[in-house]
Amino acid sequence: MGTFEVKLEVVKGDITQQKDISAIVNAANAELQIGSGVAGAIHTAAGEGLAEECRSLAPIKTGEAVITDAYSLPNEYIIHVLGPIYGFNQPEVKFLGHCYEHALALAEKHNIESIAFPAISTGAFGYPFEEATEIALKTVQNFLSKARSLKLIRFVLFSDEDFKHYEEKLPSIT
Ligand code: AR6
Repeated sequence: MGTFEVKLEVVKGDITQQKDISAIVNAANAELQIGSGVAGAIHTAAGEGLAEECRSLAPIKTGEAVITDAYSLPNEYIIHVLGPIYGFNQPEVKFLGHCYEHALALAEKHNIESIAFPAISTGAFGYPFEEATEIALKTVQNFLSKARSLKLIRFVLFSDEDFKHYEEKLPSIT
């Protein structure tokens, strides 16, 4: 039923620049502290308050999601997920699927209307991009019929190549 009410988008860009989105997703570390990649960009843009709030929520487990304020970012919330380290947190497919599932469930719990995802685990955590894309899209597809508050799900890709891959694959689920 909800399927037709949720808009799916793919954009090339920076997860910290999604001004029209209520919740952005952080590809976090277990300690929820500043790191490289997405986590580094989010913590730098959000400011010190984020690290402080995160201290009370950490550590999180692989596949888990927690929500915080977005501080100096233009969004309302940050949903932090811990993706699997490829070749280490097995089965990776299950853990990566959980990241998307739990982030979406948390968004619904907080009545959030729009969410933006980076490509979780595909940077420092080494998940092969095409496999990770398949899991991300499949998991979101399975969620669509359960959507209530969410009206927009955006995938934010950092490189031309990653963006093109998502653009090519997205129609398979819509
Ligand atoms: N906006 C959107 N996408 C980005 C950005 C950005 N600003 N920066 C990188 N990407 P990663 P992971 C892409 O490494 O693999 C951190 O140190 C990037 O090209 O951020 O889940 C944490 O502290 C890649 O496709 O996340 C953890 O320890 C994707 O985002 C660990 O790395 C994810 O790359 C998490 O590793």
